[in-house]
Amino acid sequence: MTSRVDRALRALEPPRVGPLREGTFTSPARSTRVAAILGLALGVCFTICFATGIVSHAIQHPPGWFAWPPRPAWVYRFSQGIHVATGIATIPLLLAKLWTVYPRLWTFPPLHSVAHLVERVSLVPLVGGSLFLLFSGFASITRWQPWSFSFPPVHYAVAWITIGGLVIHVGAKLATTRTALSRSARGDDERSDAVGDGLSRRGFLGAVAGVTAGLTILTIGQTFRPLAWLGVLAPRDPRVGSQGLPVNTSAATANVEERAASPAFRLTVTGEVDEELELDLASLRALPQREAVLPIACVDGWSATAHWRGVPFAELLAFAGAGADATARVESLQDPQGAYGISELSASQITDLDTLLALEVNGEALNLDHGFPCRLIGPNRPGVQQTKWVTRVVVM
Ligand SMILES: Nc1nc2c(c(=O)[nH]1)N[C@H]1C(S)=C(S)[C@@H](COP(=O)(O)O)O[C@H]1N2
Ligand SMILES: [Mo]
Repeated sequence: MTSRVDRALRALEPPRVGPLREGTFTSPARSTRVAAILGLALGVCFTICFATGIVSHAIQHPPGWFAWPPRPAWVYRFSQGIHVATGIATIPLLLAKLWTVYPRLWTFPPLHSVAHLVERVSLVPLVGGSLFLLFSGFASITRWQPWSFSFPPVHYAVAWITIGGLVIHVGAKLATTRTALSRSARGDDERSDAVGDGLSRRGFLGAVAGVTAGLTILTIGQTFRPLAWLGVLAPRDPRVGSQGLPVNTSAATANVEERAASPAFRLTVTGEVDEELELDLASLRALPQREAVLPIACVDGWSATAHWRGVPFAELLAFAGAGADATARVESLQDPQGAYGISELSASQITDLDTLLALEVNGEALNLDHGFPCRLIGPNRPGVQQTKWVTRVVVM
């Protein structure tokens, strides 16, 4: 039955209009082999981007069984740097791939089998999802928000939909890709490159590789310090900012200037403690201090190492008489209901002595924009969890 329908469909004559006319698309760079090579590169970038995205999401919304360890301290910085870098690299790869395969939208008949239908339908979540992820991710790292929804949950949900489309697409295209990447297909491509004119397949792939590598090299410096000087296209230069660090939200933007600078400032330690504490800045400075060299690693993909000095949370909690396996919620003077005004510390993060209530950065008292009088800084935490202007610690 199906095969009869298939045969009937194949026998149809294409209407000779618009891009359905034969000979509309003539570029040799649109070969199946080029599409397969771009597909492979995209598949690798996309999978790495997806995996690192899942890690980032799990850290910020940990399921019950998941505990993100404080060590090694560089893992989050590395993983998020890779997430954003592979996302950026995917932009030219995806555009090139869409250009290469676009004429296939016009093959006739539009559908010739059930398998073909499934493959075509899976392109909707795959192409639509990829374009959405790249656009929203790109807009987000440049701090441009032309939408009203909350970015993380939507970006996360669409990632799953897209990866579903990708799995179906890879399954449907496996045989074609294998043939297209074989040695004989390579010979065919090289022969038609030799006789064809215009941009050759090799030239096109070279240009795409060049643009992708270039974009990566000109942006990776936002997290990879040795290349910071080359980061001309990066949204952030990790070397630029007061006290040697970029500032995401200033004290003015967070509307905390007055309260943070006020001599009436107190840090409260409350919850499951023997003794509630109310500490002014002088008392905080009188507690045992420790130095730690730790990065701020923003979800936006930039990161910067700094020298921090302050009170280890372990000391602070011990001073209040908290239990050895205590966890804590850290609240900011900024609206503690908002996404940035609150974060949690697991028992293992508190036990790590480098998890500090920092009072100083790079040898100076924190300035207002970096969280004066005190901020949370801990190893292996996303920047968004390094809460500034801390005023309350609730021990649990
Ligand atoms: N209270 C508060 N803390 C905050 C933020 C914020 O907006 N409000 N931004 C977070 C984010 S997203 C990052 S990347 C770091 C940036 O720290 P910095 O501005 O000191 O470089 O602070 C984090 N702490
Ligand atoms: Mo951030």
